[in-house]
Amino acid sequence: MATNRTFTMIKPDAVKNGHIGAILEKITASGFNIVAMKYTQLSKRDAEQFYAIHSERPFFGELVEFMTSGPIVAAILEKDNAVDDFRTLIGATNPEEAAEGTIRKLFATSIGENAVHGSDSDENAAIEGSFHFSGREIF
Ligand code: DAT
Ligand code: MG
Repeated sequence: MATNRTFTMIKPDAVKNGHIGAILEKITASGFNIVAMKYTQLSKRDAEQFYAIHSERPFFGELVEFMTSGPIVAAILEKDNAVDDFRTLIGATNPEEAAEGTIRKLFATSIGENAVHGSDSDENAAIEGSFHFSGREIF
């Protein structure tokens, strides 16, 4: 089951800039089904835990501050090959390097404020999905 699911967040920059609708439209038009979704805001502890793997990186403080700066949309998406196909749809971490037509190319502001998150493996998709959703919130 985990193999056809990925986890995403529409990050605070994209929410503030009014891109929730356009991003969800792109996601569903690309064949992903939304199986869980919520509008929420990360606490400092949530963000530190979610991004724990980056805790030694120089940008960690900035990342936590940004990710807690406003509301986000969190969602679990389903599609064949969900993790890889979604990484393709969002584009490179740095929007300047992201391919034309990708979500980050279209909507991201900078490498730090890059509009969307996408899980990087099936294992992390499952961990990240359960970080935000209980079983009865997933349809
Ligand atoms: P991705 O979100 O593409 O998986 P990542 O896992 O390497 O990228 O990093 C997580 C987030 O951290 C990324 O979306 C934005 C921020 N980040 C990464 N590299 C950065 C950098 N060099 N400067 C500032 N923020 C950075
Ligand atoms: Mg990553």
